[in-house]
Amino acid sequence: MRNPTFEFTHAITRRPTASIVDGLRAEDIGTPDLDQMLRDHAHYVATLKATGAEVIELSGADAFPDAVFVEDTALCLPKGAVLMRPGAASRLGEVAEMEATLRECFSDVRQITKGHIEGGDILVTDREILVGRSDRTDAAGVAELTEIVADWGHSVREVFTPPGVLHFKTDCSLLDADTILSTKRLAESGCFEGYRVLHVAEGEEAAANTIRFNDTVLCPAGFPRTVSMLHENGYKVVEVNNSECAKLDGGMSCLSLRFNKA
Ligand code: CIR
Repeated sequence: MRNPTFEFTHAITRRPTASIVDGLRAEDIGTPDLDQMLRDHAHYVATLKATGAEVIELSGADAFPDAVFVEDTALCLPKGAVLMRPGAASRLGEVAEMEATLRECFSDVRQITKGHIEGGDILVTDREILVGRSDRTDAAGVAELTEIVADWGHSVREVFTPPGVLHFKTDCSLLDADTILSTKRLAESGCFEGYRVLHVAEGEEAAANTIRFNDTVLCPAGFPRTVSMLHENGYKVVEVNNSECAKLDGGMSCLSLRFNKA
């Protein structure tokens, strides 16, 4: 039996295109280099495939500069998928671009229609779905999601993304059924009480956005102390260069939708 929160048969990714240079960013720390991003993206996809999963690789959607960050468009759960409604106006159209693919993969596809919510603010664990309110995810979006997933047997707990942090999962990720990797600033809010929490190394906050995908933890490259800590705790880690996505506040989780097909 697979654990549906970190053991996956499938992932969906989308290739970055030239419009990536217009992607949203909180702070301008340089223009992303498309060629480097394409190389990193290929390594990311190859790493997912190496775990035995099938990766549905979508072609680029040049009209949407942030479309490579597919995680924000949907939430995939064992019983169905929920199309999100991004809080960033320029990203709203990405959802329709994803819909047909999700309808091929899931017989039950529902939709957030009133509030705003982005997939990057959602952490699914064995016992609950944590949703971080943020500049992109509002109370109405959380309430709507709560109602939709209750039907599939999931409970939602509303938590808060730290100020100045883009998404809840910018600062945390699931490592296994009981364990969460988190920055200290997020864990200190108390939102992970009852879980085993491993902290990223001081000064390596950007390492918190990893993904556990089957037997592998995909970690952004350049955070050696956090990688050593993960090795000491028995995790298999693959480091993927993330320099270009990082210029757009994106990381490992943003680049895929992950799910199980029986
Ligand atoms: C944005 O600001 O929406 C994109 N530049 C980055 C999205 C990152 N997505 C994620 O953390 N799930």
